[in-house]
Amino acid sequence: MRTETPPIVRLEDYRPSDHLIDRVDLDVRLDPRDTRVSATLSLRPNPVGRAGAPLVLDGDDLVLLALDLDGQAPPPDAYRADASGLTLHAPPQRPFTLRIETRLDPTANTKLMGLYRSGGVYCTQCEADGFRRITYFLDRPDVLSVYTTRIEAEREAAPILLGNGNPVEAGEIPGTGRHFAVWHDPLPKPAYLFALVGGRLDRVAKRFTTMEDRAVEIAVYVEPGKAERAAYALDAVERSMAWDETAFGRAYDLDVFNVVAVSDFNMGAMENKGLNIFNDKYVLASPETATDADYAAIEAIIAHEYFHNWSGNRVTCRDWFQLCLKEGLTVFRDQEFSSDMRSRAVHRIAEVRTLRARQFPEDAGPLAHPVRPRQYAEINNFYTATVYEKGAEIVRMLRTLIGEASFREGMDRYFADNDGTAATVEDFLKAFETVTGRDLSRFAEWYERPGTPRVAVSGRYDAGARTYRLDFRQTRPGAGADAPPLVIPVRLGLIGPDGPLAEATGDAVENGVFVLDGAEASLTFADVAAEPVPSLFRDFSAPVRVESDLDDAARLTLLRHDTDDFNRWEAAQRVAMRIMTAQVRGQDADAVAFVGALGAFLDAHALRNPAFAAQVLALPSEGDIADEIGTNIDPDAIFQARRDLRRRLGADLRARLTALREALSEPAGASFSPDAAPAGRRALRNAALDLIAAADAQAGIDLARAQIAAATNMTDRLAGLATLALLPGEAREAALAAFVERYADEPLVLDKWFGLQAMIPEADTVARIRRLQGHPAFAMTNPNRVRALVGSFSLANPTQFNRPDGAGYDLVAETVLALDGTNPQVAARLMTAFGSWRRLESGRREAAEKVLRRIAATPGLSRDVADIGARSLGG
Ligand code: B3K
Ligand code: ZN
Repeated sequence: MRTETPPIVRLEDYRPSDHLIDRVDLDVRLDPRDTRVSATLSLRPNPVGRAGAPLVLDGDDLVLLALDLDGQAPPPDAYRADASGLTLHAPPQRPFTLRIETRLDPTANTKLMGLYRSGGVYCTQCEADGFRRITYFLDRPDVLSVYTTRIEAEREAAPILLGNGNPVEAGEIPGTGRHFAVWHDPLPKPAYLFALVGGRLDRVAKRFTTMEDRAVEIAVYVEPGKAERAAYALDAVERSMAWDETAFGRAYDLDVFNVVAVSDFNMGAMENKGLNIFNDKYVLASPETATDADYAAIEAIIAHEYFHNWSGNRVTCRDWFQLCLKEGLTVFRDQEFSSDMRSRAVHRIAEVRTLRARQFPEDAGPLAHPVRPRQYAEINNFYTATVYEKGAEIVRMLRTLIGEASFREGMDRYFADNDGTAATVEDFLKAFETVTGRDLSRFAEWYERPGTPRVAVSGRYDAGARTYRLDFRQTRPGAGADAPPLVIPVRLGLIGPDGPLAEATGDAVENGVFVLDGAEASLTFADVAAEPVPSLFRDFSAPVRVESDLDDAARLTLLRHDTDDFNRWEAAQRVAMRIMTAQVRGQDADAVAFVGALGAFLDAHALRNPAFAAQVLALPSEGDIADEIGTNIDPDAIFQARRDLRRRLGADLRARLTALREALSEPAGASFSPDAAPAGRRALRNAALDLIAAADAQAGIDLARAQIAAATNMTDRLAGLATLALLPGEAREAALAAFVERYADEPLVLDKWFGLQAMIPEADTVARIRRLQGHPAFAMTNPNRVRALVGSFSLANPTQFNRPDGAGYDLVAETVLALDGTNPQVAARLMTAFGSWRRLESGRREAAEKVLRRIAATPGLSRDVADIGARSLGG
């Protein structure tokens, strides 16, 4: 535990390593409390490093047992070693070998970084800086080495031994009950991609032949007894491999691809070369235990980690400032995959919902940072929505600007030019400059500046001249007048009273895209017969906030007639937002036209496209409304406005919603499929249930109970329970009790049960959570449990987290502090829930600030939590 102020790492201070490590030979003897690691490193001076510099190897919590240099123990004054590093004062100026022996206690490793045990399975997590908890090393992404790993363990405890690369040898150690396996990874990689696994696991596997004719054995390893729940993940790996070949021309490069699911994991999953390690929440699925959303997340995360094999592993990052180079790009790639597997428009809506829910607030608060940060105290705090989601939007804008064909050509060029290297954002952009001949230096500004840009748009129709003119103005919060304007692709079209007008064309609009690259710009359309409605930022063509002067009637025209499904959804969201924010501000919140338009929309489209209709019916969240209002936020007023509009919709559309539920019900005996079409039908039925229940509690209770009783899958069962969770009373408590009894042995389902209760918007929820923290199934050592109970509360229960008396803040603060000693990464992540505190009304703002100051003043904080505390309060 540290108390000193953490040092700041700066991009401008980057310099190449003074030494390189070409080969790493590891011998790992696994033992629950006394694991021995012998690392043989083949080192040499880096030709572009400083000649004669000392060799400074990173370490974290290490115990050095033995050291030799070219086979000899160095004299004691030749080096210095402690838990956090090993320095050779005057290393040889030629290639040399270091053998380092360290001792680890995987059972005591509660940080879940480095080598640890999860439910008896040995596993590793090395990104960003966990490898230094295994052995002393140059633990930086621009040091690439070829690894050979020998793993040894007791056969009974760990019959499965997995490493990076290909298996080369395995055998028994006679008379010891121990066995070993040797793995070799021929492709040089940074230490953060190292992994090993040892344990008792079940396996499902299939063969895949790549377009280069390589036979690959794909396998998914899970807790014994759960093999059939791994089938969907296995299938997703196969589909990802095939898709990356067709969509990006990328083939897999080893003989095996292994995925291992473990139950204690700090995040979603990790792309270790040839050996992806996953939080089991993103692998295990059965109709009885997983919702449609779970299946979709498994598909997306399996794809994401697999796609890293090229965008991240084959081409890695020069330093951690370039994190978006692999994360933003890989999110873009997994988004495209999911869009191809499912409905493109519906997936785009989901992407934008996530961006607005997580990235916009982050970018508007004290934790805002550029997509490529320039400095950090703790890199693990920068795996953020900005790096990932806004990073993906930048890649998407690039494709919009240069067109699909050039984009694909540029990607090919990027992979070809940078394969086997540690690259930068500049290398990425250069590939596209090379293939298009365009100068992307102004576009690159997107990587550098925090804050969500605003684009104000107004339109004017001149009936005499038959022209329609659009005026654009961009501003960036916090950016000075001299800040260069961003290059913003605006995909757009014009809609007439009865449908789309001829698609916008002309000098300034190419393939439906207008490029706004000045602070202000205008665009005039000629020969427009009647006043049109502009459809702006189609498909959400840029991550900006659009301020347009369209009224409800114009927006409802878009809902009816736009050819861009994203903007039809957006139109309904904007009108709903206008109604709810008006109510919060005490203004006229007339909803008549909206309700009428939604009714007509449902009549025309609900049965043809239920997944899309479900999205249109789902109002902006309380968080979205808060983000829209921006200052002086009162979560209770927001909650009421949203509840009132849900009630209104449920009451006025009751007959239609009831008919839809009937029409969309599954025929008895139908077998479950997690595919997009049946999932879309379930989504619309359940969206209808939510609105009916909002308007008529008794009907809601009856429908939800009937749905739970008849449910043949977790999606419908959980939707029924979620409906009841919002309706206080006996029925709710009985249903919760029945649920926990039924799933007592299913940790991932219990997470849903914890999460639902944490999200109940009622005054006694804090007390309920405190009770649940004492539930035998709750464990502070399991990140999924903590996120389910306390994370759901802080992120998805705005009225209770932001209680005026501060009791919600206290609960989260206590959890952050209790967790900090054992798992600082998860503690710091939980603490980011305070990130929007400055935007609250004054009473809550003061309460939140007090709690933040209390956390920040606690002695002995981890660097992770201290960093979030300092940044949340600063700025
Ligand atoms: N690269 C990992 C995230 C590592 C987080 C380290 N704190 C998973 C992913 O984005 O694919
Ligand atoms: Zn990733």
